[in-house]
Amino acid sequence: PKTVLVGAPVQTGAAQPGCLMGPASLRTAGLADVLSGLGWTVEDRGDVAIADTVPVPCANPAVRNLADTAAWIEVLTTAAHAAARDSDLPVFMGGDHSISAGTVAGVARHASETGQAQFVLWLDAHPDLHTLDTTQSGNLHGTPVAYFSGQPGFDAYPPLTHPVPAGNLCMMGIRSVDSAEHRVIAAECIAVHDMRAIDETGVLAPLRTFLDKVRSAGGRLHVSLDVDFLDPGIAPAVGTTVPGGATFREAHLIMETLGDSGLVNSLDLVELNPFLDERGRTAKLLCDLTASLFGRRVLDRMTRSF
Ligand code: DIR
Ligand code: MN
Ligand code: MN
Ligand code: MN
Repeated sequence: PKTVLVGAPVQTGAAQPGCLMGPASLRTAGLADVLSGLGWTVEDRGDVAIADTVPVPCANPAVRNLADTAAWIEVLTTAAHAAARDSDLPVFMGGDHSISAGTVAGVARHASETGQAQFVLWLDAHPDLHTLDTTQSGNLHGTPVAYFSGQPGFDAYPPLTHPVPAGNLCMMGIRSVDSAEHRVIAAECIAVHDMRAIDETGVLAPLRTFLDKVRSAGGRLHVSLDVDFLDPGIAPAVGTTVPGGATFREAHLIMETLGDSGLVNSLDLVELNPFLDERGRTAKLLCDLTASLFGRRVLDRMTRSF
């Protein structure tokens, strides 16, 4: 099998700088070697880039970096479409979560060409369901899900050719929801498994239900992993930590189960801010979680030393 790595050094959607170093940090942690060691052919396409932009007006004065973020979304849509076409499971290395407005739009375009439905698993403390009108922080990493699911109010983003229906989304790890986002969740049929639900059922039951849905639809599955999905105690390198996140065991169980399913077609690793890290531990954890998705299993590493 083949993977393509695409670097998205984007921080225009985040409140604090640092996410632009995310792709370099994941490369330094050895992501390509980890995946090739698991038998994958790895093609690293380097980092995408944007040309200079001119400011774009916005009715909401809180919105920051709109023109640059829209430009990143446009180039990432094209890059993600090509990466999905050219490989079995591309990895998009962010960059803040605004990149997923582009990566999901791009992979969904490819799914439309193969005649398959696109599904998205959103692993995040936040639902990222703001529009340009509702965001109060003005940080556009809070908007990708509203955009790629076809909510109105994104005239300044690239025209969306292939929206992902809200019914094809599953969210896990949610524990910080703004009131405007809550209204969207209530109005649309998005499967939201907040941390209380995960405490009650564990991660496997909702994940299996969603994977059964993807499988029976013959769909394609994109997984978007925000570092703040994880508990800050194991993954400190993110600007928006929220207490009470997924544990090391829960996160690996999700990734191994996704890998076993054979249903995952694309992956985002987003919001890694290496400036906030402790000796690269969060980048290394993301590499190990990606390895679990790509087929690494504990018994594979068993030695003859006992
Ligand atoms: C918050 C934070 N809902 C906002 N969003 C984050 O600024 O709109 N998403 N951090 O991952
Ligand atoms: Mn996010
Ligand atoms: Mn295509
Ligand atoms: Mn988040």
